[in-house]
Amino acid sequence: MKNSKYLLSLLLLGAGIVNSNAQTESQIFPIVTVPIPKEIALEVGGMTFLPNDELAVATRRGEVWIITNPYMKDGEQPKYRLFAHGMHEILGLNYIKGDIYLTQRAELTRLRDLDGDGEADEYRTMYSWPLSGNYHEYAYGPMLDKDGNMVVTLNLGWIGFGESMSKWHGWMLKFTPDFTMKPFATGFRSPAAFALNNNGDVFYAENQGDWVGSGSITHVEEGDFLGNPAGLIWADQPGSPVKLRKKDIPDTGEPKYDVAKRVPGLKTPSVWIPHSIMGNSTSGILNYSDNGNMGPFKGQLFVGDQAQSKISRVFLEKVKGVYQGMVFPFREGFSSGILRMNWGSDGSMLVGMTSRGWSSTGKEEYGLQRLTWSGIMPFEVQTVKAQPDGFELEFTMPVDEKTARNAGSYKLSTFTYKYHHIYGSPVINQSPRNIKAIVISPDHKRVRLVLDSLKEGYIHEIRTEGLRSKGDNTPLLHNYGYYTLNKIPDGEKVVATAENKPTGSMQTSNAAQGMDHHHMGNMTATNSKITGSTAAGKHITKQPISWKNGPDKTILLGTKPGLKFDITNLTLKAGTKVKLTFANTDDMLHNFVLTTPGAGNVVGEMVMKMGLDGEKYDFVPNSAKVLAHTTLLQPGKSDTIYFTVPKTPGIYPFICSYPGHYTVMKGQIKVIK
Ligand SMILES: [Cu+2]
Repeated sequence: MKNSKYLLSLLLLGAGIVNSNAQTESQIFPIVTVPIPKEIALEVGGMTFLPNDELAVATRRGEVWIITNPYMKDGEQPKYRLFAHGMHEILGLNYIKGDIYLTQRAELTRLRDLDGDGEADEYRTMYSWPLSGNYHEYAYGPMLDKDGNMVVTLNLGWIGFGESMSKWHGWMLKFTPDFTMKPFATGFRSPAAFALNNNGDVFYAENQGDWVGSGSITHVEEGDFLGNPAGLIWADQPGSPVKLRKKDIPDTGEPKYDVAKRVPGLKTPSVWIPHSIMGNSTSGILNYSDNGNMGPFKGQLFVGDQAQSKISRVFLEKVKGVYQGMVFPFREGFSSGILRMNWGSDGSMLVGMTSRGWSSTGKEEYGLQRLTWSGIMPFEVQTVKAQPDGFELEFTMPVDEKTARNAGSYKLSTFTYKYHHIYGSPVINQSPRNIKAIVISPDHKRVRLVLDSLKEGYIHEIRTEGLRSKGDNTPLLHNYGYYTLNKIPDGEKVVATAENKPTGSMQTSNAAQGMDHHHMGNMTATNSKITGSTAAGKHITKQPISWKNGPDKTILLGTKPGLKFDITNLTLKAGTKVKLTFANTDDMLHNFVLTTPGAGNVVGEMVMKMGLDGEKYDFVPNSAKVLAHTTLLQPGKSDTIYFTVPKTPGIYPFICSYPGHYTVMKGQIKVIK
């Protein structure tokens, strides 16, 4: 009897049925939507609380709204009041020393309500910078640093690659209290957010792009060069603390960490945020200070993602003077693309969103939501600290000894990205790590994993799917994360003994895949058995020999700004032989994937689960729902494919399956008789 029960539970697990003890994000961290009046397009670019607990929100449309009672206390609706308007794409807003400051495209602005009627009547330019007119020259900030300076960052323009087309774009600038400007650091590409941690150190969030293999957060210090060389054209200007010049930056495709070893001044990320798994476009950063009430993670950072409408959690530690740490999933399912987060006076997190022009998995065009904590203790990996021979995981609750002792509960691998002028990077040099010993603390709250080796400079994927809590056997709310190991600490190593020898053996195959909907990465380096859909003949780049008279139809498909194909509706006869060229003229990576009727979203969702493997397969899942596809195209590149229109009439969706794009970047082929 006992055995059959055990077997049944195994079968249920295998079928992907969730453990009844399993916690959910929505149970522990409920999201409350703050209603927005229909006539207000609250495309959030900046947010700040005012001393009277009103929330000021700046929009990309150039308005500043003041919201009373965003908490909906006493069941009352929030009230919205227009405070200022007519400005140019505000992407940062902050209440500093008694005034409201914001960044427009071209300037740092101070707003004052001089006559006290609740509306700004003085818009003062505190500092302005040149613009070329390129659409990608965003400006963000200001934030007050620990010395009382205001910090602003300026985006690179985009002309098929990132370019600093006007002075100080690609830079972080500081402004003294009398608004004297001091260039502080460069190498930024799209620095949408920055914040101070508890020590007052500045961290900024970067987005994948040219010279940026994946999103990240990085500790910024004066004179740093963060990686994109475009801003270096201003490095010889008066006041620049940056010593590097464009010619000093090699374009070899080696890992950034390796290049930084011989190019002093090149700064590598404190924590990489693996692209398509942890997010696509790193946005807001919020320090979990005493103002927040979001579970047992004080001192850590929350990092928003615009495209995937979710928030990650980052634990940082300093080893040999350098920041490094772990990024964990935290909360997904927000209504639009996250750009800004602030702590409310009740410790909840106000989350401001927009998706216009930058698609997101949250379907709304904009939104304002409040993330709250129910008070239920999540079973999570609280921190991961590097050890001389591995990692020490600390948990929010005691772990079950048997599962913690079993090597099969874990999966570890290492990988990194290329540093080059090309947009993004595949995952490179991926290899598994093995566990030699496991030491469990007497209180069962810490588990030290001793590995066969560590790889300095690499991202260490740490999966803990088999772990359960002590007593009630609860699985972890999130069972994976990524530790960026910039430095291996010194100290005593654990000697392997019979006592700390792991039971079981590590997962080295994909047998467990599909058992857990959170299981997205695949770490086995030897995994070559997944047949890419290329093998299935869905990416045909030569005209089939049987097409004696050539294609019946030649289609040129392009892109439009804002994640769009330039053609979204095609009508074709069943059986038409098509030659299709897809040319990516946009500033992001795109592909073309034709699916079976009704399967556009399904295929898009499959891609989100491909994890680390996604890019290897051009984000095309190996599925019968995919009929034809191009490769994943760099900006400025094109691909020509040949396919035959299906015989069955119907509506056949086509999408860009790059993670997160499918919700807006889509079209359809109407197949007729
Ligand atoms: Cu796309």
